[in-house]
Amino acid sequence: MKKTIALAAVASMFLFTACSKSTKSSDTAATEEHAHDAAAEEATEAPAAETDNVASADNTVLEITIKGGDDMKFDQTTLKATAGQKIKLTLVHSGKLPKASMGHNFILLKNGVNEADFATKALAAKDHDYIPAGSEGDIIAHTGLVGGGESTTIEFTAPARGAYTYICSFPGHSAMMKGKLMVK
Ligand SMILES: [Cu+2]
Repeated sequence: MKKTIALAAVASMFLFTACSKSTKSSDTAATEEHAHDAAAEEATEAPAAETDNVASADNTVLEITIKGGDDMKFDQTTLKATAGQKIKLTLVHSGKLPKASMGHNFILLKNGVNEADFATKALAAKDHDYIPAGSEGDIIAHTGLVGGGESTTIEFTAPARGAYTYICSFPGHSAMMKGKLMVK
């Protein structure tokens, strides 16, 4: 009985060794097949734990909180992200005025969309949180409208590298309430 266990243990050790060896050699082979740059990167990152590599990649969620107050201003006029990164954005209305008189939203516009034209169209969209009907093609991401003390959270993926304008489309706000999302 003891012999059987011992043999099993030895066998599994052999298996394990064999496995890890074959994994290593296939990894090495794969690395060698890659371009020199990729091989160099893998080599430098190799000593770090695998979890560190994962954490340093852009699959971490970027959490952003942006506030808009009764002063009709966003507290941040520049936001930063990396292309393809998941973004969890929370819009906080830090004021006290109600949605009807001082509502705020956050609308991230696609490049080439004129923010003034968009805001003009938004005037007619009171019943839709000032998101004009049929404007989906102009928007990367947007929140709903919030009033004093409220907040709302959206999730979206950072677009390709570039600078993107965000505005609040509540009537009269976009001239004051706007900023840029810088994607690198
Ligand atoms: Cu606003």
